[in-house]
Amino acid sequence: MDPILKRLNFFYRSVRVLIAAPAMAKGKYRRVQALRATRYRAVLMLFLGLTAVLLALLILGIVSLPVGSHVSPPIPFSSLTALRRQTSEWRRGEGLGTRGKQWTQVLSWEPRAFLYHNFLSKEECEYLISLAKPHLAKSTVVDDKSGGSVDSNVRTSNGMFLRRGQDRIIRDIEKRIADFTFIPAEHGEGLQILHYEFGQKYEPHHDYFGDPFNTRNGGQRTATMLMYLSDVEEGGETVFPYAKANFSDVPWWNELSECGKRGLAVKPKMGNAVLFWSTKPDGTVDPASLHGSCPVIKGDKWSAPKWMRLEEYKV
Ligand SMILES: O=C(O)CCC(=O)C(=O)O
Repeated sequence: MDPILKRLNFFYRSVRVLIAAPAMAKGKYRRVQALRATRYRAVLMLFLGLTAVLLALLILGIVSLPVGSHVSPPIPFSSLTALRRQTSEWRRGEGLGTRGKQWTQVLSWEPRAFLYHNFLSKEECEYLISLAKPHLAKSTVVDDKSGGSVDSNVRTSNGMFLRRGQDRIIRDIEKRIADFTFIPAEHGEGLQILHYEFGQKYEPHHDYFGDPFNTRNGGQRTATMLMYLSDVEEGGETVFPYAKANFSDVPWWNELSECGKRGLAVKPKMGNAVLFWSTKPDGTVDPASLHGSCPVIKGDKWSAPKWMRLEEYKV
């Protein structure tokens, strides 16, 4: 071919490519845009679909949002360490075994006395008894003159004290007591475990002190959580002779011993607990809190009183 024609031909082809290139690029760009739009539409449709399903489940009540409907322990937001420590305590605070159905019964307002059903599990009751058994000794009473512990026929059971916070299970139980009484665990004395055999009893008495010595640490006793670690076939009731209540109104009236019928009586049942207050809401002692343990007539009785003070009790 003629060199001039050859050059013209090359020039012509180059111009054509230059003219066609933007159009080709435009077409490709449109295709990419269209593909992207399709993808966005698909993601949007998926999102709307999932939202609709979630809304439907919420409306039907099949799922619920985690808005706290139960009371959680207070979180000291002062430090992350404290928060972490508390979180791990909640996990630990489950106690031992499984507790039966729990409910509360108001026994009396004078004195303030409440019955917590299934406060402890069977396993917890058995555990407390097993800790106490090797260390039981004759129970004593407080001498009002000296403030010391003395032997007395008024109280004939055997017993022993556990250390506050002694182990994980004790700590869990003590935390539960604090939750149910609204009294910090640090106000509590160590748990006492008591064993009553045939004929053994504790004559009616007050848990608050009449001497100036025993209130130096922690102040006056304000409340008692009395836990029953066993059933008792006959007798062994905890009786409140000064309670302002119709004693015979209790559903278990016909099952009570003569002693039990002398007041507002609670029949021991494994796992149940009676919370009663030795002080009135104004902080003064409540004489109506007089109570005693009736003699055991058949079987034996295990109980565990936890005494709580008005102030911190140092152990
Ligand atoms: O065991 C009971 O029922 C009562 C115990 C009691 O009153 C006490 O230890 O102060």
